[in-house]
Amino acid sequence: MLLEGKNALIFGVANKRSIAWSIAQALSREGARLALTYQGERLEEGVKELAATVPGTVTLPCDVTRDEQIASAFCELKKSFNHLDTLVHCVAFAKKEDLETNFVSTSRDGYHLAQDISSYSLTALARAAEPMMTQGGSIIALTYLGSEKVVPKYNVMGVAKAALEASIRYLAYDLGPKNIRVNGISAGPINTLAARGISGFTKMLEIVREKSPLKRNTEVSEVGDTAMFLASHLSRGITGNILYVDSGYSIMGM
Ligand code: NAD
Ligand code: 0WE
Repeated sequence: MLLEGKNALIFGVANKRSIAWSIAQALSREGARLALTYQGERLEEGVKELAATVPGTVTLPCDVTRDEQIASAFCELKKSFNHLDTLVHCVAFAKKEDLETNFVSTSRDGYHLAQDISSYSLTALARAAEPMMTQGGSIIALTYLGSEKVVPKYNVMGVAKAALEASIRYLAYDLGPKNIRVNGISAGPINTLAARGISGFTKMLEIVREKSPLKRNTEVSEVGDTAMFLASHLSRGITGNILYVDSGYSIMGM
């Protein structure tokens, strides 16, 4: 029970296939108490059904583009948790059209939207969480290789993930003196709701199976277990880093 007595707040559960849900299960398995946020009414029922399978789990609405919703989510959280140990950011969005054309065509509007939801939100949430992380803490965000190498069609999301990874380092520097660690997990392609909307995703899974050292795709439970490690005392010396949970794919040059 590596997380006994710890409280975790998780953003980004949409359904049972969400990476955030796998992280929730891994944290709860090691004894953490959970709070799950959901983006809006569209997801409320499904997230509440999942939450009901883990006794004591709190659910809260929060659209991360809205400052007042972030403030009220933390205000509500304070009523259930007297302190917070772990914040998990599993949130990303870009307009579908921006993931289907060339990067050079990205509109100002589409660029801002992807940055706001997928990158800036980490800083906004870290700032809101800091006052509740009175015993130190661990902040974990999900990222993808498209931040540092060109993955065709990842486009504006790649730029947003590059900003997210830089934010992880600056937040780690700012919050380190309070013993709050900030790290990223760069996961290989996983068949979630966010991935299913991508044309050619099945082909990407095949390429990873063929080229990666482990010759298989990333399982969502592998990401959950790495997040559990980052939330635990075992990772106490690690901050500002990106851990790759990708069957080793990212080490390859050919
Ligand atoms: P998912 O669709 O299950 O999760 C994405 C979540 O983002 C959803 O819960 C959605 O509600 C939330 N979201 C979008 N806009 C929001 C907003 N304005 N406010 C609040 N929440 C909002 O898909 P997933 O694959 O589990 O994605 C989780 C994270 O993992 C993302 O950051 C994604 O970039 C990252 N990631 C995914 C893969 C993959 O292949 N699936 C690989 C590497 C990293
Ligand atoms: O981060 C992601 C996907 C995030 C995502 C997915 C969607 C689909 C539906 C963001 N916005 C949207 N908008 C929608 O309308 N991944 C890491 C998965 C992913 O997406 C890709 C990939 C991979 C891998 C897009 C192109 C190429 C590779």
